[in-house]
Amino acid sequence: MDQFFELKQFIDECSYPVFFTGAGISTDSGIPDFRGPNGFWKKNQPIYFQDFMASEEMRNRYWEQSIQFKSNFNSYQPNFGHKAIAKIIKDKNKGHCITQNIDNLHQAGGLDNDQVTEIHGNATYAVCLDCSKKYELSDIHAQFISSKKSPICDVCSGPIKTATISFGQPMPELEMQRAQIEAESSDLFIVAGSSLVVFPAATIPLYAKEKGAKLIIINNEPTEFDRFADLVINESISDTFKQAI
Ligand code: CNA
Repeated sequence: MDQFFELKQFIDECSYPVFFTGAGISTDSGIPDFRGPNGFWKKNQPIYFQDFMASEEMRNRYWEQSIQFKSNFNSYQPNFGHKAIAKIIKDKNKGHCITQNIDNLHQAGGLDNDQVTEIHGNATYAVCLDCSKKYELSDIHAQFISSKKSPICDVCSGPIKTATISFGQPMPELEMQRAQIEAESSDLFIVAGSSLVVFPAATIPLYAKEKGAKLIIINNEPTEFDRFADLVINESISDTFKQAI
């Protein structure tokens, strides 16, 4: 049977689809891989959470990097893959999207905030690490450019950081719990655009599989988890959804 037709059948027959997405779903929107040949981390050293917390110099370096790259997340548009996931969840009136991405494109593509669980945070805004007050990234950047001082919270004087989970930062507990619950509730679990090498995120599809969900992996290249999948499609995500919905 044609693999796209098989995917369409899985989607048509399921009642609680859960998607698990990675950087690969956003490449068609023009967002580069962090680790690829031209990736951000080839040119910049990642700043570990402990270093951010420990020194003003590192916090300043963090905000310089943020101004160079992360602010651009606001200028990207969702692609067919994001829109297809939103359409499937809306049509079923059930389901969820767990994402490792930090680009906000699932929400921009039509999902409500409550239909998306961001396990690595969101780079389109900033938060106070102590009291969780939200800040517009553009305001924080403007403040840093004029003062050259890393921003602190106007309520509690805590350090402000983009709302992403940095290397070395603990995973967000509530989001990880929600991801597990959603995975265990699903009868169809579709991984789209993740190499499944970043842990503990990569274990989430197994919660679904263990509870009896069908597991589909859509990715340009093979992954270590392909052996657990009921269907593996090694094609572009947008092209796959164009043929399957
Ligand atoms: P990854 O390790 O870069 O894997 C992405 C996978 O997607 C690779 O195996 C690619 O072959 C595949 N791929 C790329 N484009 C397509 C496409 N159009 N169709 C099908 N497959 C494709 O990314 P993961 O998400 O697995 O790694 C987790 C990291 C990457 C998370 O911490 C993310 O926050 C982080 N990240 C996020 C973004 C973003 O928010 N858009 C961008 C870059 C990195």
